[in-house]
Amino acid sequence: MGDIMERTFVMVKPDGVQRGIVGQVISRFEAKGLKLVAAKFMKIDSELAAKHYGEHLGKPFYEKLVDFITSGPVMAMVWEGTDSISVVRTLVGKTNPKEAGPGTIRGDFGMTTGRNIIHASDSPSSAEREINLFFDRSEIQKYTRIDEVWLYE
Ligand code: D4T
Repeated sequence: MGDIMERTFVMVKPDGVQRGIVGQVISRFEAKGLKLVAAKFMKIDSELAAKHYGEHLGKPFYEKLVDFITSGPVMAMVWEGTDSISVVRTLVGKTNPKEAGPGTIRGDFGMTTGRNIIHASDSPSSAEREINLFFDRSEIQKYTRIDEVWLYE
């Protein structure tokens, strides 16, 4: 890890919204020291779902995945921080909540892969692609968190 300032795309999926976990997810990222720079509470249409999950087209779970992600509102967000892509993936935990460690979001809140509460970008290229899919450049805020001098050396 090279302490590179990164942005990552995070989305609380319809199950997380329905189960009232949005606030706890945001709190965990805030407490960690990540900076919220964009947020949108929205319903994903089938066109956006197809773009977001394009890499899974043809897989056996694809149709169910698109049905699920379009089934209710999601909380789409962009979080910024050094190495935020891998830092967020660590906080989120393994794709299958049964294997995700305690203390991770999926480990603490989920039971099954098809209802794993949250999505987070897995690489710099997917972060850039996903942020651009969900947000205009003008919707991403630039500001300094007052505690940044204490979070970073
Ligand atoms: P996302 O993309 O939601 O953050 O999940 P991951 O990055 O951790 O995992 P993924 O891309 O492999 O899977 C995307 C999405 O598909 C669902 N899924 C996955 C499923 O329903 N059945 C499966 O067998 C797999 C592999 C869960 C997450």
